[in-house]
Amino acid sequence: MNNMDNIISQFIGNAKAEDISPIGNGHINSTFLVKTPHSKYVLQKINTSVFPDVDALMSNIDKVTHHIQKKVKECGKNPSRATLNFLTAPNGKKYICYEGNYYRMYDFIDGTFTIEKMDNPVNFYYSGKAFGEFANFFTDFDASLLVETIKDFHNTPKRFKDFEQAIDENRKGRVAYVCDEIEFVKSRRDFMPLFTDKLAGNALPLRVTHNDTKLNNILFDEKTNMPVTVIDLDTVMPGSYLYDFGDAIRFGATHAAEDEKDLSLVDFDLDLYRSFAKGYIEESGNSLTDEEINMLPYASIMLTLECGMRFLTDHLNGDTYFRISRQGHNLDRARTQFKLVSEMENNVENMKEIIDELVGR
Ligand code: ADP
Ligand code: GN1
Ligand code: MG
Repeated sequence: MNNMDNIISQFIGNAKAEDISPIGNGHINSTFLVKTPHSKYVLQKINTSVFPDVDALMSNIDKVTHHIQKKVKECGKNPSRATLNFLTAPNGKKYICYEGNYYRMYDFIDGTFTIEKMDNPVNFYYSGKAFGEFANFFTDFDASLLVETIKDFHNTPKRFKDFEQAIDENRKGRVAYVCDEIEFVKSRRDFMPLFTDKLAGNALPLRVTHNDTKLNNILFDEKTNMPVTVIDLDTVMPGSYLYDFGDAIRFGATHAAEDEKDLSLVDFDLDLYRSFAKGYIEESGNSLTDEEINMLPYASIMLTLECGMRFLTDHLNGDTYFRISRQGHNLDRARTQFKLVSEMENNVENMKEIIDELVGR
């Protein structure tokens, strides 16, 4: 038996894996599709540099998946594909440690696809509904039950401090040729505490949110094109609706890929923006406070700026956080984000108009 077989057998006993192949484009974990003669599973090697407390991580996920199942049953829907179903290992836990690495296995949800680049307002409208429904699931969930799996995950001013530290350390000598990008970020430092200050002063409520609402974290049904479930539950923790709304817009309201090298292709599409916002507000609108609504037009700017700053920080640090597949990959990603930020900034008034129209004010 090779290592992979050893790992898999802990979860599925003697069932023989016929094929194990990498899937998806996630930047953090290593994800594989495992096929046995009768079933398909996902095997994931957890990135413990990003998620050091695996026990707390999996305990969060257990609570989150059980809660989703409960809510789905309450609506009278079929819970079988409504969330991820993790397998229990002989140690009684939903993960194992093998030769110092941590693994988990869960059912592969067949007949689904993920979207890597948005091209269709209808799909984006349903993406908005999927994340809006996700927000709604957790309105009656006690946030104190969840551990913060990554502290200060969307604390933009804290991310700025990390960025400044990366510049000071200049570990790879890359600072000299990214001066324009550094200046772009620095000139926006006063904007960065907008949400964190309001959260600290209770002007914005703390919510249980997904925090990583990239489109490829939704599975869509191959036959109906409807969302099946939201995946990648590692960062579900206390946060703000603005994070989930903003991050989804960042990834989806453009025709360019996150790592597009030709910046002339990086646009901000207001029709896509409207589609997502419509779906999101239809599902979560009743629980949005006035101040959350007021802040929605700034959410995508904040999350796109933060994400670009994280990519640039990682580039300066020598690409230790986000998986890369080419030289300068994180710098390319940072540049697309900054181009998008500029486009979004030029459209704040348009975003305000759209949000006002959608909430009927
Ligand atoms: P990462 O944390 O690295 O982003 P994800 O949990 O998002 O990892 O998984 C990466 C990709 O694997 C997803 O974008 C999706 O394409 C695929 N995937 C993950 N879980 C499932 C599942 N249960 N069924 C089908 N595909 C899945
Ligand atoms: C990472 O795990 P994945 O690929 O869905 C990252 C997000 C970033 C995103 C940028 C835990 O998401 O915060 O927005 O890359 N996840 C983590 O593509 O850091
Ligand atoms: Mg993912």
